[in-house]
Amino acid sequence: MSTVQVKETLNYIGGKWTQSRTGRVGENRNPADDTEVVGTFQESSAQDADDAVAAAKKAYASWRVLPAPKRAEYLFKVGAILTERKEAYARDMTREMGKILAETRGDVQEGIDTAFLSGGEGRRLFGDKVPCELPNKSGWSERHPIGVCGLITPWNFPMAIPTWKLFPALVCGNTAVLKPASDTPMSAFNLVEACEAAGLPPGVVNLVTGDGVGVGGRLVEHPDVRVISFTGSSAVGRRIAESCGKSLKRVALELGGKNAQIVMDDADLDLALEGVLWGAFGTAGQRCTATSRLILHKPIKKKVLDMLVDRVKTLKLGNGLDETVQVGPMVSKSQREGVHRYVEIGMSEDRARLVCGGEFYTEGECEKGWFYAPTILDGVTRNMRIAREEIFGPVLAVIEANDLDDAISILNDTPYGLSSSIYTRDVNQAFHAIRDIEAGITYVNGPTIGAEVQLPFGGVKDTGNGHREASHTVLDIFTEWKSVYVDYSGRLQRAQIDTESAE
Ligand code: UN1
Repeated sequence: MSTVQVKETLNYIGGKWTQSRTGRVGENRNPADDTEVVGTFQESSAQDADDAVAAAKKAYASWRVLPAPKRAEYLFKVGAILTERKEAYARDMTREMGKILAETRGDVQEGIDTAFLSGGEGRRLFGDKVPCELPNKSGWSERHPIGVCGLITPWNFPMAIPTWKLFPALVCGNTAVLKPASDTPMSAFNLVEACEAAGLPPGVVNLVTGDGVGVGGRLVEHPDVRVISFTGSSAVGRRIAESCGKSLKRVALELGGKNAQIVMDDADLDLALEGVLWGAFGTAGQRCTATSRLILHKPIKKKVLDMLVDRVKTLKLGNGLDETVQVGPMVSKSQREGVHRYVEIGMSEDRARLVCGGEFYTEGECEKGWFYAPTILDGVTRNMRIAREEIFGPVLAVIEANDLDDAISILNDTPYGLSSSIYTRDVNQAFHAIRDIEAGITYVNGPTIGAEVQLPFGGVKDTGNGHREASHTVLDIFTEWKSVYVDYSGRLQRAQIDTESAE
């Protein structure tokens, strides 16, 4: 496992590692050094997706009736294997997509946490037992699996996000086909390798790498795929939802964000500074939860901005395998170009002022990769595109607010609603913000990133379609409710009609 320098990743279908029917193989390069090939992957087609769905459908017949605590035992094993292999998989991930090692270790850890959380559900999967209105009658609700799940996942959390979907799907009794982002096939391969080592029966987990349209599109359209769970952009999510709508397929979407951190004048400013540095420039801003707007209360705006710029200039960029590096590269050339286009849009809009960054970062070894200098734009107002649209890079828009209501109104003024943060020492202001901020996640005195797996993850407005991953709320994505009534009276009892009880 994972010690080789160039790793050939295969598809995993029906318990076998296989090449794509296309015979085509793509190259996986290190975004910190484009000359380094870290691996190859299968450029699969719709036919490969069909094979994987057929394998998953076949496995479903016996997996769904295996008792949930037994299904969970496999997940506990996967969790233990991921724990053993954490360092190797984290290193692979850094080489594959650029995040610094501390963060890729965190990514694998989030997968481990999800394995144990989902495994625990094997002995819960709670329904409700409620009293019945008629005598000698029992009623309760229970969760049932749905079938084959198509899991389409992004490159920014290449192990954690697949596990958010895969492990709950499995513990509920579903089987799955995973289609990871083309930029991160190796981390998905590593995850599936860990599942295989845990002894999961053939066909329960399947992996097909390749492009979004050919493979992902086929999963979305396949009549035997009963659930689609997708994390990615709102534009793609919308298309997937339209397609699923035609066949009434269940679809859970976790989409974009335009997250803001508010800093009020009574806040601990040093703490707020640490928060925004981590929230905006951690993962080089490539998180759905990244802080892309900093809303500063007018009296402290200049002071905080000055403090921030001083610190941003000291951030060390480079290859994430170097433990002293703080910010890695953009995942790809096109991602870096997209980020830069936004900065240009920002500067061409009214009044926005470039405070630092705003260019490709090419110092020393960084010249070989897709690095972008941490960027701050000041004088941003709520209507500008850089204040409203997701950028997914190390770009922070600074916006001034007159008071708390103004700050919250600015924060809410985007199409998205994933994560949010407020720094204040005033408990009344904090609770006011918790009540009025339109977002799935609100942090008080913490940055917009850092969700833990035991609380629901997801957002409002264009961030999704009402589902929540993680926590026990994820079970609603992967199960159907069944209400069960058992009448042990031995006679016909009519609900709502036989209101006079005989006994
Ligand atoms: C994402 O941003 O795509 O809360 C996922 C966090 C991580 C998960 C982020 N635990 O930042």
